[in-house]
Amino acid sequence: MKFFLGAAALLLGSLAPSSIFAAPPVTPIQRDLALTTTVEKRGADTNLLRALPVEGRQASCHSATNRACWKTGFTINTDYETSTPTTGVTRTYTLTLTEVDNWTGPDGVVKKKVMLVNGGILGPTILADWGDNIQVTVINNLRTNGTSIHWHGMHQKDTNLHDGANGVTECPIPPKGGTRVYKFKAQQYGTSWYHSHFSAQYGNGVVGTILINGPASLPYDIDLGVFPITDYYYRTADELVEFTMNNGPPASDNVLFQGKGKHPVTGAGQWANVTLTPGKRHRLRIINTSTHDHFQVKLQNHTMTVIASDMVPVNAFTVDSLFLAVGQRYDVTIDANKSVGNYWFNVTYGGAAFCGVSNNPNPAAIFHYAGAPGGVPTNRGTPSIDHQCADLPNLTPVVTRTVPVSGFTKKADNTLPVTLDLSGTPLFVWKVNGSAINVQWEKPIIDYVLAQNTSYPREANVITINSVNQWTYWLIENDPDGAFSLPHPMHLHGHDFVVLGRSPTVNPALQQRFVFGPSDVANLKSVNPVRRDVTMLPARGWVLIAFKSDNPGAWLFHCHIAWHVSGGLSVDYLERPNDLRQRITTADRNMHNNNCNAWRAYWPTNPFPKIDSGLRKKSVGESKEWFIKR
Ligand SMILES: *[C@@H]1O[C@H](CO)[C@@H](O)[C@H](O)[C@H]1NC(C)=O
Ligand SMILES: *[C@@H]1O[C@H](CO)[C@@H](O)[C@H](O)[C@H]1NC(C)=O
Ligand SMILES: *[C@@H]1O[C@H](CO)[C@@H](O)[C@H](O)[C@H]1NC(C)=O
Ligand SMILES: *[C@@H]1O[C@H](CO)[C@@H](O)[C@H](O)[C@H]1NC(C)=O
Ligand SMILES: *[C@@H]1O[C@H](CO)[C@@H](O)[C@H](O)[C@H]1NC(C)=O
Ligand SMILES: *[C@@H]1O[C@H](CO)[C@@H](O)[C@H](O)[C@H]1NC(C)=O
Ligand SMILES: *[C@@H]1O[C@H](CO)[C@@H](O)[C@H](O)[C@H]1NC(C)=O
Ligand SMILES: *[C@@H]1O[C@H](CO)[C@@H](O)[C@H](O)[C@H]1NC(C)=O
Ligand SMILES: *[C@@H]1O[C@H](CO)[C@@H](O)[C@H](O)[C@H]1NC(C)=O
Ligand SMILES: [Cu+2]
Repeated sequence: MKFFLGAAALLLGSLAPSSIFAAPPVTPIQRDLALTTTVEKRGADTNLLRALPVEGRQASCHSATNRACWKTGFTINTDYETSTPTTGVTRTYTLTLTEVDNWTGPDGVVKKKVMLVNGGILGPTILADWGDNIQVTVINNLRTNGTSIHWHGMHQKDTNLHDGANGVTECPIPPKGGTRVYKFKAQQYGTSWYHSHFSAQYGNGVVGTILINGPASLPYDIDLGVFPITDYYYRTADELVEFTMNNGPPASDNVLFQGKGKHPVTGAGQWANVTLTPGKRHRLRIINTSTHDHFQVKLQNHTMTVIASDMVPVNAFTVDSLFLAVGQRYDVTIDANKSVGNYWFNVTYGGAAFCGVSNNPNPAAIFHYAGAPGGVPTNRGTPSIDHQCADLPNLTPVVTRTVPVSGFTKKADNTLPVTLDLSGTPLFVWKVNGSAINVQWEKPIIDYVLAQNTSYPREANVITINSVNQWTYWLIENDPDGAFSLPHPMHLHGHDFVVLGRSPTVNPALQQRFVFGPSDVANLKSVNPVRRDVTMLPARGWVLIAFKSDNPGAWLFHCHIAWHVSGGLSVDYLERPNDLRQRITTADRNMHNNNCNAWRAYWPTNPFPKIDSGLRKKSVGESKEWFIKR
């Protein structure tokens, strides 16, 4: 049996509270009119939304008092997996990557090397309206590294070749001027980010944010835009990848908010400083763009009301603090209804340091009420509760799904054990179902699909899905006995998955173990389970997810801790390869082949070896064939 509730959701839409539709139509959004420039701001200055031209916004019913409405026929109750506006508007961006030595970071420490997007460690925000087309030209002016840019969370329906997963959907874009264009539709709306998928390159700075305007589940007055938070290291990502092959992950050196941060000892740098307007409700789009650290965030003296998790709108609910795993996003509203003043926005670490620690003991940003004096907050506030590296359990998506669960049985072909192999060199090799992924940059899985060659290398970790529009179930089992059975933030490309069940989240140090058994089936959640694109796999436990085979493509499913995906923690779902092949346009095929030819011509001349899964890198001194030889 399969259920797809698009029609039901549309029906619910017509039953939604009349207030959603009652507000007077307001044409373009006031805040957009208040800002006049469309110039892309560089780096961290993304606090304010840049204006969008208003074409495509005609007939908008979206306003401060009625965020649920978007435009005729499209509201918060519309299922964007089945119904998306067509605006005919294309938002174009150019991202130019450069490699810079001896770069002075935001907290005053000189880093040996960074890789910048348009000159910043945070690239420009890709801004669009729901239903727009997005077209991004990437120019790789790095010295030796290839690159591929992944648009995290974008479903890429019928545009799998634009997913930016090198070794899977494309060859890397060669350095020294290599260029390619990514084109996809904003089928969804909300908050996301983009990052390089070439080894751990994003840790060197190849990261930016994505903001797609659309309806929301709660009214608000002011959109503060994106608020990326990241761990920050003084060593390069390349050094850290090598280090983490044989050592535990290092503490981060600092934490940056919107690309800004203060050095905990020297005091160099700036506080990120967000201005709140007294009496107004603000929307803040928090994004965890870390390579390793999971954070807990808390705005002192204020609650936050969650309205979306990843790109899935949820029924609003209020929290004192939030835990975000790498890659996760929470859109929250904040009511500026406290005394006019300055308040800390603190990041702390929970889970007894099992999901990250920083050398900065007190990472923070400032939230400043307009009209308050300058300077730092006077009250330190209270710490967040310890979230133990666990996802919020009770998210209820606005557009619901019902997923049959009572018939689920654990079988070899739906179970993915995650293990750490400590038996060889390098010391840490992460395996899924017994195999560490190692992609072939020069022969991505798409080449096999185009050639109808099903002899995928074992280490490509391909899992073929041939069913059509069926729920597919995946039980991810963390090693119940492993000494380093850590929580992992698992991310799927091409889909939102539903989280049907999960073992309890416990401190890994307690050594409790949870193995999925038939008795767990009764506790699975069938009606409106959490739906998102990153979820935590608990230590020494399991998570059961499902997604529908409704999007032909080669889609990675991987841990978003850069050091772990580098070490092999990924599989590649190859969904309906024949349908995929038939849907690849001639233009995409030509673009793909041209880029691969350029990469294959370049790669033998690259002075550096591939030292990792390719989704990260491997040790200097090892041959290019390191993984294959193992
Ligand atoms: C970077 O700094 C190092 C150490 O101070 C120095 O040896 C090197 O020449 C510098 N490189 C550049 C490009 O300035
Ligand atoms: C990527 O560039 C970094 C920094 O220049 C270098 O250390 C690394 O070896 C390069 N990797 C590859 C595969 O080219
Ligand atoms: C970001 O994610 C990492 C890893 O999942 C985690 O350690 C860190 O605490 C998260 N940060 C926030 C702000 O939640
Ligand atoms: C301030 O806003 C919060 C969050 O919406 C709400 O719970 C609280 O009642 C408000 N307080 C006042 C004094 O309006
Ligand atoms: C934060 O920004 C506000 C408004 O621009 C300014 O008045 C205040 O001094 C800033 N605070 C700090 C600590 O820089
Ligand atoms: C903020 O909360 C702290 C306790 O965490 C309290 O001492 C302080 O008075 C509060 N400030 C305001 C402006 O409410
Ligand atoms: C919040 O961050 C500030 C600035 O680092 C710090 O002084 C304060 O102690 C922190 N508050 C908590 C509760 O951690
Ligand atoms: C895991 O590996 C086993 C043995 O090779 C295989 O039978 C099973 O289908 C694999 N599981 C998945 C989900 O691919
Ligand atoms: C299929 O792929 C394998 C592995 O890359 C390769 O050895 C083989 O020659 C390919 N087969 C054909 C018919 O191209
Ligand atoms: Cu991991």
